[in-house]
This record gives sequence, structure tokens and C-alpha cells, in this order.
Amino acid sequence: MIKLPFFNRKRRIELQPSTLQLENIPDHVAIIMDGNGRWAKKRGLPRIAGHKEGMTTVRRIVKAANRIDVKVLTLYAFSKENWKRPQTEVDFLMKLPKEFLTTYLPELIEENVKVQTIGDLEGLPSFTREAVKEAMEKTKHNDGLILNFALNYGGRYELVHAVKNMMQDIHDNKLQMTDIDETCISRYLYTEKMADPDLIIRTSGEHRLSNFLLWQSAYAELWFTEVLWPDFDELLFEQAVSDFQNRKRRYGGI
Ligand code: V07
Repeated sequence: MIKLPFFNRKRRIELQPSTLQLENIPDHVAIIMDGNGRWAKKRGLPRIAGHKEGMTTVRRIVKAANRIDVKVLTLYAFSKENWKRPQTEVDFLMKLPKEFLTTYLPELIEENVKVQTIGDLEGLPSFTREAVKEAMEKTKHNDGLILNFALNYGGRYELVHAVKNMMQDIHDNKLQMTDIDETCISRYLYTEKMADPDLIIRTSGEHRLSNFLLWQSAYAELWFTEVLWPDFDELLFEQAVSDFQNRKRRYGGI
């Protein structure tokens, strides 16, 4: 059992040394980062203040995932449905990738993190797309944690996009109808060669997938907490991983 001491900077208390077992770490963890608006509302702040605070949690969880050797961390940053929010909030959210990367890209490079995205990048404002593309370019040779942002992502849209591309390839004689199986369909999704998520975490108390990784979540363990995303921390992340390990052990024992 290897112990990992953690220090919770937000709450200024030393956390209990972790007793997480470093075997059976989930390769791919995906997170629905919910509760930012509610966090702000509770403090009488505008919703955007919650989104900004949520970015600091992203940074901390990236570090936590990297240190326990998670291979892929997928974060649901902006969904296809999020366009329905007030224009001012959408405008603010579209600036966050650039803001995040201006502040943290050097640190991500230092930590050997590789930035990737899934979703409809073409539907984003050019300044958002350019910031993300630059980060992907600058980290493409890194071989540590893959930090995969779901941006303008929707699971059903992803399937529509995949079917259109498959039809096009059939038309162009690059694909035969008899080739279509589950592996083939997986290759047409944004996640392509990525392994499916082993563990999906959702904060802020809702027990739904909300159009996130619909195909890929077929066998994922789901883990929910009432804690709002800006209050989520390394210890809770480890708790989710530890619960995942225990669930796996139970199934393995039968
Ligand atoms: C966003 C902060 C976290 C809480 C959830 C919603 C708000 C980081 C990014 C990001 C995206 C791409 C990238 C680098 C950083 C981000 C959006 C919202 C739209 F390459 N946080 N964050 N993007 N929130």
C-alpha cells in the first residue's frame, strides 16, 4: 500500500494520507463538472464566478489524476445543450479555455500532460478554437496524462456525426456495409482509439448522464456526489477511485 499525502489548499487543512491502492487505477476517468452556478448562487455571486472557481478545481484534479497514473481524464466543459444559457454566460464560458491555458499551459507542459478535445470544435468561436488547437499542438508529444476536454459535445450529436462520416465512406467505397460492427462504430466517434471510460463522476447531486459519452459509457462505473464542482477536491477524487476499486474487487470475486 503506497501512501500519498495530500494538502487541501482551499480549506487550509492537511488531508489524511491516502491509502489508495495503486493497483487497479481506472485508466479512463470522465467527469461531469456540475454545480458551478449553484456554488455561486449560494454566495450571492453571479454564475460566472462559479465557473471561474471551477477552473481551479480542474487544475487540482488534473494533478491528482496525473499523480495516481490515470491515463485519460475527460472533462465535460461545454455541452451542445449549453448554448441555451443566457448569452452573457455563454460568452464568458467561451473565454475560459483561453484563460485556463494562458494561466496553466506551462504547468501542463511541465507535468507532461497531453491536451486533447472531443466535440464539435467547428461550432466554437475562432478564438476558443485557436486557443485549444495551440494547446493540443504544444502538448502533442507529451506522453503523460491525456487531458481530454469535451467542448461543444453531445453524445447523440457524436453518433449523428459518426453515421454521416460512415455513409460518406461507404459512398466513397472506403467502407463496406459488412465491415460495420461495434469496433468500426467506435472508430468513427470523437474518442476514436481512446479506451472507454472506466469511471464516470458527476458532482452536484444529479444522477443523470445528460448526453455525455452515451456509447462509451456502456460498461462504466458511475459515481455521484452532492458536493458542488468548485468544492470537489483530491480526497473526494480518491474516494471515487477507491470505491471504483472496491466495486471491481466484488465483481471479480464471484
Ligand atoms: C470551463 C470551468 C470548469 C467547470 C465547468 C464549466 C466551466 C476549463 C476549460 C478548458 C477547456 C478547453 C481547454 C482548456 C480548458 C473550460 C469551458 C468551461 C468551456 F483546452 N474549464 N472550463 N472550458 N469551466
